[in-house]
Amino acid sequence: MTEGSNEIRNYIDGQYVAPVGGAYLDNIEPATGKPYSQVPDSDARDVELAVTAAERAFEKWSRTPAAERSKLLLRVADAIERDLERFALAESVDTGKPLSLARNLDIPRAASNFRFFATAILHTENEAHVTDGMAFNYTLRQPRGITGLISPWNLPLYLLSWKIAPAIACGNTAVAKPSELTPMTAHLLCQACREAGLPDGVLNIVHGTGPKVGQAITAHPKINTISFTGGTLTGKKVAETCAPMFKKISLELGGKNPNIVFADADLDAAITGSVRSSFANQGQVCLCGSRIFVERAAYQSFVDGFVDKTSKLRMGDPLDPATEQGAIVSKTQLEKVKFYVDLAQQEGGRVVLGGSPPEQINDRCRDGFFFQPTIITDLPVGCRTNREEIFGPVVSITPFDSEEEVIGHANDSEYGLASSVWTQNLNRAHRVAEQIHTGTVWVNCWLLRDLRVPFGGMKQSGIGREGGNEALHFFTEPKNVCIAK
Ligand code: TXE
Repeated sequence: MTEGSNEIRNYIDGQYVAPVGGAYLDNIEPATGKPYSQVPDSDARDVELAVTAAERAFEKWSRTPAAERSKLLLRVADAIERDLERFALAESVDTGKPLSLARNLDIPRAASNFRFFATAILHTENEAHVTDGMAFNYTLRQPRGITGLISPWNLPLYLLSWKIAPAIACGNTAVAKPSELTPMTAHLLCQACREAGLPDGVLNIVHGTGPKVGQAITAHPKINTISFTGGTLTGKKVAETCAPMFKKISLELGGKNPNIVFADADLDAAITGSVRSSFANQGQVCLCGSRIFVERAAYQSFVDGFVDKTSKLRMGDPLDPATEQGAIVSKTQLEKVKFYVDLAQQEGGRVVLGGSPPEQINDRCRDGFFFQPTIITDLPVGCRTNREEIFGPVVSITPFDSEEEVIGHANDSEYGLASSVWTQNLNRAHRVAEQIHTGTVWVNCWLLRDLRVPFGGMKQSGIGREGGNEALHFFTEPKNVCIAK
């Protein structure tokens, strides 16, 4: 960390400001278990200041030509890329994820989010409808006002920028809150916005806890649009607060994603892909496949290959460039992982790899929150371990005998975020993809993202879709103008 950058402040009206109440929380580095910075413990008073700034800025920003908004957002992307190493280091220290992952995935993708929406707003089309011989209709899509953007700790800058970029690109202003566990990259983003010349008040960031800051954002009468990513229980609270106020909301929540391997799959590719989809970011990606189903004819070969490849993942200090598995984000999350591994064994599961914290990583990481990648077999399909979101490096593998059976297993979940299907049979790929109840189905791949496609979940995984036109529609208000002939 460079000197001074550890002092996190709220960013309101283009200024770094201390929280009104003067209170701070410790920001713990997961790899060491020790505080390394302080984050404002803000409250409704800070949100009020941010809303005032966002309201004032909206007047001008909403009338700023798209070309100008685009130029400013492109400059934000450039500023992130110029400072990539600093961002990547901050992300790794804050989250415990390997520095290489932050450098190669999270931070570049955050810059792409700004670039994507900066250019998307230059290419939108307006709808027009001619009503027989009677009228001509056209649809205006106007910015909605002040948006409230709340994001979690697993991919802090990537997910926050996935909301901020479309919100402000469309001419809205924003009051955003990163997770209190991982505030550092949002703090750096404010500097990037300053450097880019983003007008004051267009983006405001208020740091603090969910119950204080998150709740104040969702409940604020002047914030009419809420985009939230986080846990399903929190999503319910957000929805409860927003519903009586008729706010427009988008909820991206948890998942218990099925990963289906047919016997006709390219087994090496399926194993390599499944190791990634199970353990990327220590399994703390809402899209991770935590329920693996393998057709019986390939079951043993898959398990052997999967265990072998997983056992070779290099676990270590996240700051070591060779590390592939870093730390779990917090002590609470680590305890949750341990709880589920114990529960899995009570439910009849057999731990075939991992199942406990690793031997000491190094002296620096002595008190860090580490857990080995863990593979469990022999679990009943419908048990709690197979139903509840663990959000850690734990997967279960179950054999199946038919396509119909595995579609049943895949869909037998409260969640419906994403799934993967591994097969060389083209017809089967289409047939199965059509029948699985998830917002995304990856065939012979995982986490291959095109920012233009709709992204989001079904069932308890949330409501609404983000990405491409879905985001541009979410962050604008359609207005029909009907002109009689
Ligand atoms: O999420 P929270 P947490 C899942 C995962 C994890 C669980 C809890 O299963 O174990 O959620 O994680 C803010 N009003 N995911 O506790 O609490 C909070 O401050 C408004 C899946 O971190 O949902 C943070 O900024 N906001 C997920 C954000 O909500 C509130 C990724 C998310 O935190 C609030 C992370 C409230 N009442 C965890 N309470 C995914 N799908 O990507 C909290 N927040």
